[in-house]
Amino acid sequence: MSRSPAVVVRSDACLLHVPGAEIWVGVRTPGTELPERATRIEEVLRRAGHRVVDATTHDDDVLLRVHEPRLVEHLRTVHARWVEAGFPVEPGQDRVVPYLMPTAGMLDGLPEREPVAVHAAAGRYCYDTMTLVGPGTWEAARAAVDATLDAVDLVVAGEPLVYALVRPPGHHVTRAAYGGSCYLNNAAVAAEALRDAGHERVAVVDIDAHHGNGTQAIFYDRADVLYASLHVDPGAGWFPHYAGFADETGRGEGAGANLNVPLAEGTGDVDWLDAVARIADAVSRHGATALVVSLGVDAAAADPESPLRISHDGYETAGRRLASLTLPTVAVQEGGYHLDTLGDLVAVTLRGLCG
Ligand code: SP5
Ligand code: ZN
Repeated sequence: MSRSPAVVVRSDACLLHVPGAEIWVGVRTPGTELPERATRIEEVLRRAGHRVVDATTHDDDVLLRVHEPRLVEHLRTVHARWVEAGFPVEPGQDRVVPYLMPTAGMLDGLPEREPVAVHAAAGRYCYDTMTLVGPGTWEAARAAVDATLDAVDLVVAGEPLVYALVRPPGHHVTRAAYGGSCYLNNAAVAAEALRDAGHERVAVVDIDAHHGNGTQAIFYDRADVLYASLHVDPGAGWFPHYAGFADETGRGEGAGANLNVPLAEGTGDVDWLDAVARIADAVSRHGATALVVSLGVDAAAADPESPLRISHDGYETAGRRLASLTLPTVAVQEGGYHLDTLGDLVAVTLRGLCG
């Protein structure tokens, strides 16, 4: 059974976020999560003959159940507040970047107040220094949510496979904190919207090279949404460092509904595809009736942001293994930073997902 071609949902507004830079160990380095990522992917998918549609707009209902309203409000307003406070002029920083994070160790049990100063508020919601907010960041992140919700609507209406070609990505965003080049959790929005549409059990399979700590956290206490991820081992020193370990299996009612498969640096197709098969089996056991794929292609050998070494064939085989679950599927773009290959990597993964 082939489900080709896939429907692709995209939005011009997703191009409005321009990271400008990442502050890495205090040093300003060029941003990697660039608008060109989306244009490159779209070019390849159009040539491959997929049906490409523009995103429409949706209200905040699902978004405000996935994230705390204070995070959404912060992201919507923080850049204007930053400009208003004069930071682009003095000291000359036009993007929102935190300088202080109110960690559990700092607060030591004190209440987490909402600070008056915008530069202090920045660290309450952003947990790293690499995820800057510029003038178009909110619009782009919100458009990615819209495109994702369109993908869900199309799947609910009977399309077997819909791909949300979105950026910025989302899987590192928790209920109330963003980071890792992500601002709003698109995959979590997709899973929640599929639940609303009547799918009582949903699985999120995350094949991005990095662990999706945000998606894991959002569903960690829930039995209805399985989160399963294969990723470079955080215990070997890789982002997100504090989550993604094999012993994180869910909590309370969510016990058993979280599966992490951390992989050694240098892992290639054979071991990576073994992990994909393990995860696909877990999705079957979970009894999911719909699937969300967090489709990052940064595990590819050529990608500069991860040490995994997956080939194009590996990605296609992974797609085919997930297609064999024969579940209605929403694929959501996550990472992937090697501009010359990421379009083809997404295309072959979708070809595999078509079955
Ligand atoms: C969605 C996604 O793939 N996010 C990945 C975030 C991981 N970023 C970790 C960056 C670690 C430092 N990289 C140095 C490059 C400096 N530009
Ligand atoms: Zn990644």
